[in-house]
Amino acid sequence: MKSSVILAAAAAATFTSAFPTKQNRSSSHSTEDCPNGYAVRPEWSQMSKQHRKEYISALQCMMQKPSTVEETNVSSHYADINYTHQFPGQAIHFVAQFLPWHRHYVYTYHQELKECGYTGEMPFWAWDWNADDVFNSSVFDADPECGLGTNGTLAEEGPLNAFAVTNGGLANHTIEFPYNHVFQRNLQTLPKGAPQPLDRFIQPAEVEKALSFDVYEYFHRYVEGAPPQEPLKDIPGMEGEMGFAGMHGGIHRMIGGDMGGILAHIESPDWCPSFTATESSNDGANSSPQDPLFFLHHANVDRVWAQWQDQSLEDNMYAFGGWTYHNYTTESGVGKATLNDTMRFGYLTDPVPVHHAMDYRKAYCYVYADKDYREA
Ligand SMILES: [Cu+2]
Repeated sequence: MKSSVILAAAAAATFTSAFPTKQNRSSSHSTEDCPNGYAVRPEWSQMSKQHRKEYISALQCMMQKPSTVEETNVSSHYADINYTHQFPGQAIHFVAQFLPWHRHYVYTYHQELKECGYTGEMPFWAWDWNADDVFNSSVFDADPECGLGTNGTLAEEGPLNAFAVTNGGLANHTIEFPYNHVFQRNLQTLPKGAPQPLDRFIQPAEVEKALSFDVYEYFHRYVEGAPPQEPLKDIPGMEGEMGFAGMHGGIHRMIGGDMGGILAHIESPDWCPSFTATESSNDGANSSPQDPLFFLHHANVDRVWAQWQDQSLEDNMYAFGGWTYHNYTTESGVGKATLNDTMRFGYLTDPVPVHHAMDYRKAYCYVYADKDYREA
């Protein structure tokens, strides 16, 4: 894998003493850092029609903006944003910084939407609120002006066009990363290779279970899930469980298509360094931000993490631990993740240390809506 050199370099990054100390870890519950107060991130169903419309227009705007990344063969800024997620590969998945990395990435994506005229807050998709009938969630909307599209349509045209999404604001959109193909979804609760129905992972009881862990590493692994071919590790009482997709991985695979890494078996183009193409790998899922549901899904993962953090501002807000990249463990402890580790976002935005992303209110000035919230 070509990216191993980059990953090794990332692993060798600073391992200085833990920061911040417990004394300065308290969460900001004043609006000192946020002169305009806290923004409320809504569930997609709670958004005003105007905001949903603007959201779709902003996606189309990002698709029309030219790429600023010379190293790739893509033309749009929308593809640049995906490249940011593709490039670090296993340095940001199945590792300690999975949660803070994706928090900062979703935040950055919201800034990009705003540059394209979106005036609302970053929405989330609460699959746990829709667990009884998840594929009827409001995010699956065929409306051409304000919908994110429904399931794809099966066509016998090979993997590049097999489950094209033919309605909603991005209908038949050609995604150019890492290869030109039509934007796809293949909704199912029991996809090929899954040992059990995946909708178990989005039940409110699963969220409750995740929130019951008192160690960051256990909470994180339970939420992210393990790769399909690997046993779950390091959660007391659950070691060795196979096929534990978790609420993060379970939703990716239930949505399928671009979200599920349908391109995993197609060979990588030369210019795309971390796109490893093997049938058994789920690395193809690294191109999943092509489906805008990615960001709504990850905002919900972030909401669950925020809930976990809020359970104990003292103990959980800056709780962090684990390893710096996938399956990298050593006796000496080299590769142990710390709050000082750097998170990299390629050409999209500046690197930030992990600790920057921990206290979401303080760093980003948002909170999540509860079930009764509605935008005006
Ligand atoms: Cu990811």
